[in-house]
Amino acid sequence: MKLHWSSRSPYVRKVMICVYELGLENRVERISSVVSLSKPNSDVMRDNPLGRIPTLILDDGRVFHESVVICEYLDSLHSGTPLFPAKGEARWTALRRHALGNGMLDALLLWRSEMMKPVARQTPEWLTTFDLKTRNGLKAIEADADALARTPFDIGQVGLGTALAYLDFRFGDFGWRENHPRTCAWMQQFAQRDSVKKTAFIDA
Ligand SMILES: N[C@@H](CCC(=O)N[C@@H](CS)C(=O)NCC(=O)O)C(=O)O
Repeated sequence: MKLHWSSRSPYVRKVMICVYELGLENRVERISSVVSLSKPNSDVMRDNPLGRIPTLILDDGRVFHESVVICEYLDSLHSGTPLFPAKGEARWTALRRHALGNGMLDALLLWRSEMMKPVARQTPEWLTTFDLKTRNGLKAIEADADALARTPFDIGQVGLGTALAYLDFRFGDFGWRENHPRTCAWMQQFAQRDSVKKTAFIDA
């Protein structure tokens, strides 16, 4: 399998955390792919009409995009404990948590691109809203953090941990740890996993 990949993309990082958790690293060849809204990448577009990463190309030519779909496909190649619980409350909890983390990522990426515009072209209300969404997301994670720490590692944790790691990577002075001690403790646990260490963001 081939994966359009970048060390800066949080959506790619979720996929790569799953790759390592599932022991699939020798089956996924990474293709370093630079994407940007202002300069569509024709190589990625050849495989994915939307030109986004991550994009996974299977050996039989089928293509998957959308990180959560790729993660669940990879999980289906594995017979051990699944990262996507099969059914019941555990599945809904994992998917709810993943959705919160992924939604925070969506807001953080939009926030960052807004901030990178010249000040005169920024929309101040949007900046305020992205800040509010991030604070609200953190509040929700804090309320769930003790339960999160007791849950076996799954896609919910991948989503939340990647969002917090991206917050640290791109918004290093946000200063969330002091006011969110439970989330901070859980994040320390998350950061110790091999899969998380091996996929650290690099601004290459
Ligand atoms: N919802 C998608 C988001 C993927 C996404 O937006 N990736 C960014 C890179 S971090 C991208 O490809 N941006 C270029 C573009 O949207 O054209 C997913 O979860 O895979």
